[in-house]
Amino acid sequence: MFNLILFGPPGSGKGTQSEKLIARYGLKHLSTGDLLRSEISRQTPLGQEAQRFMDKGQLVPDEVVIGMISSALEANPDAVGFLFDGFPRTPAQAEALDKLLELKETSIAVMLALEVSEEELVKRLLKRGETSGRSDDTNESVIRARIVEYHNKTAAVADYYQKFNKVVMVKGEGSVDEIFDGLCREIDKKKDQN
Ligand code: B4P
Repeated sequence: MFNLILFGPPGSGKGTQSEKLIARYGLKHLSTGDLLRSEISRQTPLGQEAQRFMDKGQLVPDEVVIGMISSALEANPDAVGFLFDGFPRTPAQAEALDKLLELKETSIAVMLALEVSEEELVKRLLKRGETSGRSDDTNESVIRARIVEYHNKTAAVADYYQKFNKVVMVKGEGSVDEIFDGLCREIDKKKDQN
């Protein structure tokens, strides 16, 4: 199996690039943001709980997202590999993911971290908010809260994987295709080493 994490602040292009990466490499896409939005649209109890956090730009509690990822891994026994998008977002989620993958006798091959300036992030998310209908994209103070949450809780996830020498920084500004080429170069290098 080849498993990778696409990492970066809100609006760095994780969702955008994931679509292209799964098409090229045949990986199973697991986006906790998408899974949570699906729970919200189906009005499940989990979705109702998650919405209270997401509307404020806060992270959803670890046990909720870890449970969701665990079920998603179970539901895809034949995957050739997973692309984790927006997960893990805390060191506790990272540790839980490592344990879940260990049970499947596999591990994370690489974390690709997209680098984008804060002003560019805010610009992109406000623009998406004009059409996406996502309530967390329309209000600049909620967007800024998501970026603060990223610095306070999520940035440490890169330190966690750095200990295992698994982090590669990739330029996240420029055209979608240029960024995609940068990501593919790094994946192909890793695949050659595996
Ligand atoms: P997510 O759904 O993960 O989304 P995101 O961080 O907003 O965005 P992403 O980086 O995927 O951006 P995208 O490609 O779409 O999280 C939403 C919320 O869910 C979180 O705030 C949190 O509350 C909760 N959550 C999710 N996972 C969680 C977890 N593990 N633990 C706890 N809580 C969790 O790009 C954004 C925009 O930029 C798009 O409009 C795109 O078109 C544009 N764009 C992309 N690339 C571009 C480029 N190169 N140039 C210009 N624009 C570009």
